[in-house]
Amino acid sequence: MEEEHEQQPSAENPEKLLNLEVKPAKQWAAGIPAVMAALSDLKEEHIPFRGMKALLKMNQKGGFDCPSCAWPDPDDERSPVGEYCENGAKALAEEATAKKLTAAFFAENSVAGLAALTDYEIGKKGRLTEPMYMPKGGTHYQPISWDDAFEKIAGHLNALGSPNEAAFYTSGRTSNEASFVYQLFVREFGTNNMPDCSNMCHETSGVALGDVIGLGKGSVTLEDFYDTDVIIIIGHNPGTNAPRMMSALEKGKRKGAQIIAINPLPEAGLMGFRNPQHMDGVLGHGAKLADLFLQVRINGDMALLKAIELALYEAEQKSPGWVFDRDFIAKHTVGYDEFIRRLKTYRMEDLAAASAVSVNEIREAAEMMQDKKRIIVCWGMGLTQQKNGVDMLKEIVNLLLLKGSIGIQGGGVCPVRGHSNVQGNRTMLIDEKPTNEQLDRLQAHFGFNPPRDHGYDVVKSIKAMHEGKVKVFFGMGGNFLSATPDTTFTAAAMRKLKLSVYVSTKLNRGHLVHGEEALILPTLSRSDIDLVNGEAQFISTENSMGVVQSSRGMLKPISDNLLNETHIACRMAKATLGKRSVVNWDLFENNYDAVRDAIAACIPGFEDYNLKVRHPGGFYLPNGPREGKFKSTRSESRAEFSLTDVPLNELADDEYAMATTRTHDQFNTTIYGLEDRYRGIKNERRVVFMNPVDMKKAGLVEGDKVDLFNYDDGVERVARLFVVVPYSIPEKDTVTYFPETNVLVSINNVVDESNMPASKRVVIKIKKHIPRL
Ligand SMILES: Nc1nc2c(c(=O)[nH]1)N[C@H]1C(S)=C(S)[C@@H](COP(=O)(O)OP(=O)(O)OC[C@H]3O[C@@H](n4cnc5c(=O)[nH]c(N)nc54)[C@H](O)[C@@H]3O)O[C@H]1N2
Ligand SMILES: Nc1nc2c(c(=O)[nH]1)N[C@H]1C(S)=C(S)[C@@H](COP(=O)(O)OP(=O)(O)OC[C@H]3O[C@@H](n4cnc5c(=O)[nH]c(N)nc54)[C@H](O)[C@@H]3O)O[C@H]1N2
Ligand code: SF4
Ligand SMILES: [Mo]
Repeated sequence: MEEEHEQQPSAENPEKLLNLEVKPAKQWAAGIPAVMAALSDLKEEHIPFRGMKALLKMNQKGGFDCPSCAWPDPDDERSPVGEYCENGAKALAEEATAKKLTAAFFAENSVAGLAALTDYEIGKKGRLTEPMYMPKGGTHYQPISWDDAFEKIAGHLNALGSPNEAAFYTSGRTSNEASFVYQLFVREFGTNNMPDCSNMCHETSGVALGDVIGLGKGSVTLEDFYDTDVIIIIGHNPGTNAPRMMSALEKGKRKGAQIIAINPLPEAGLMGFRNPQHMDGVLGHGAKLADLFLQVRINGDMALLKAIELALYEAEQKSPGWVFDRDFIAKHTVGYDEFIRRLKTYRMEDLAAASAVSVNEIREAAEMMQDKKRIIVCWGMGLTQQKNGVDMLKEIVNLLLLKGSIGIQGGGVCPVRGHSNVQGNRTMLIDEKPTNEQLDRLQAHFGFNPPRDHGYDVVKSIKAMHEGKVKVFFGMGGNFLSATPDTTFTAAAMRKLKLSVYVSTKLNRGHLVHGEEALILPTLSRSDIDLVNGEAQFISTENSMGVVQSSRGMLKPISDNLLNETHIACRMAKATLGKRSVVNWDLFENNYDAVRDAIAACIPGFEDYNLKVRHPGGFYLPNGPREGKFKSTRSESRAEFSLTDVPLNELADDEYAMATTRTHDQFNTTIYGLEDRYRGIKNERRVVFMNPVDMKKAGLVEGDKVDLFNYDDGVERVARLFVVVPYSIPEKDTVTYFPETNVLVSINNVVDESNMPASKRVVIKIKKHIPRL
């Protein structure tokens, strides 16, 4: 890769320090400060009443689904005072804002001027209200009619040498209905180039679980949390990223579960919880959450998991049949003997050293599990965004198989999904690697021949754009530029496009680093009333536990000139395919029931969709592993033990491992505010958490300004102007926030097999900041 990496402050990589304040990190999450933070966001967006009215409907049966994360709602009773959390309220405030972006705003503000702002400042400008167009060589977006916008897209798509010269991205908020028609258009157009946010998120989980238990989704339901013995939370920060999971953990604990948290950081949400919906939580007593916190080194999890398995094996040796579930292993698995043979080659001391967790703590974890049968393992990006992520998730399955703890009440796998409908997008065939069976069903129902070759995922799309093989980019939501790795490389790729298009609710940096021509198409958000032919419609989504339910927006949209995503996909299809199409787009365009009937015909589990989705609380999709039915690469009817290795992870004296995470005040690239309250950080995002011993060795003190470097593939990548913050973190590990440090993540630093960016372990060097000349 060439010198394009010479990084100057630029549209994609601004460098601006604010005014950092550091306070002690918190030992518990939520409580009164969470309630206050939620209310202050509504005020900031000028919507105290509109916002409160909407919050009361969020996550209620017959209401709308929280647009933020994919954590499920209770199946039974829902609290009338509120089924939302602080971050759900912030997400609502962000999209329900009364601030608008009109054509006059874009006439006054050039793209270069907007790009000089921080992501926080860009996001706070307000909601998009009309379609905007950037002509070739232009400096400002200008208004365009919807008809002309679709003509432009159609013109560009039809001028391509092959349909594979376009890529169609999806972020995870798009409804099932919109996702289905969108992928239908893309496939009738003739490509499987459908990169999506899963390619940066839980693709790793899908690959691993698909291989070893036969379904790439979680197996547990919310009820399992209330009837279990041990809950392991590994590589996930629930207090920030799925806050209502905390209530489930609290309830599980009250019913007798023990919690083990595995993380390089003592995250507040793992350590304690004050439930703002209960009096004792508000008054500050609250629950201690983790019974055992294992402060693992970044990517030390494989060693740690194996060490726990080894300790369990030793206990099993002492009392055969007491620790392992021999019946389950014999009946439901393959590969046990090879697995044990490999496990015995490891030494406890080596594994402990590689994980940075002491032998005593490892034994304590094993003791908590040895006589227990019902174990739930929850995970997030701390594992999925690691080079050996697929193997680590297979190792989690190994552990659960030893205990016979998948497919039973209170036991199973729980990948905690990110975007509110990311799981539904995949179920609706937003997937660059559809199976032949899936495509056969589309073909049988619609009568066209969908393309069979696999398409580009996120990383492959960026490379293809860079090489000029992809010329048109279409984004159904999201912020492709900032969410993806290697920002400078990706920006260069985006600028080579003939046309870049985003369907968006809010302005983001992705709109500001664009192709030769560009379009921004404004759309409805989840909480907006979706009025079609005078009637308010509902859409549907699938949560992290495979429940599909309806969602009905209830706020008056900020502009009359927004189109819903289903309508946009259909209009694009009609403009592009014209008479070539065999699909009745007019039928789908304004009729979600008709879309759902087509889904019912094409996707297993959705039979009688229109009926079932109207059931309050929705319906569960079929889930083999949940019912104890397994499949794996080695067996049609059994789960499989996997053979994995412990990575070496060597670092030179001046190198550190860096994990990129979210603050408590952002949703991915949307920055709600500048406070990471639980970690004690205020008014700054450009921080690097370091172990005090490392700081001393490197001659750094708290508050020092530094530049961060990565040298993967022989290219120098720089993120300038960060402030050093001493933190409780294993030696040689560092943590920073994304998207700011995505400039440091090489496009080639990917997870084996899932090809996701491995943005939780980036090798960096830290040097004192040198001001530019
Ligand atoms: N408020 C809010 N909610 C969100 C989001 C948001 O941005 N804001 N994003 C949504 C999305 S799309 C997603 S995917 C989820 C993401 O939710 P998470 O998976 O929680 O994502 P991260 O913030 O990246 O944090 C990952 C955690 O992994 C830890 N970690 C880092 N490296 C390692 C490691 O090597 N081993 C272990 N064991 N842990 C490690 C970090 O310290 C951190 O606690 O949240 C969703 N919900
Ligand atoms: N370094 C690093 N990089 C990461 C991660 C990490 O942990 N570390 N996490 C990765 C993960 S897990 C994910 S999921 C990706 C996220 O990647 P994306 O999904 O691409 O990014 P978001 O920031 O969620 O997208 C925000 C934009 O979506 C638009 N939007 C919001 N709501 C709607 C809607 O209802 N409809 C439409 N059409 N648009 C809407 C708004 O314009 C907003 O600006 O980032 C990934 N990138
Ligand atoms: S836990 Fe997630 S889905 Fe539930 S209210 Fe909070 S942010 Fe929304
Ligand atoms: Mo995600």
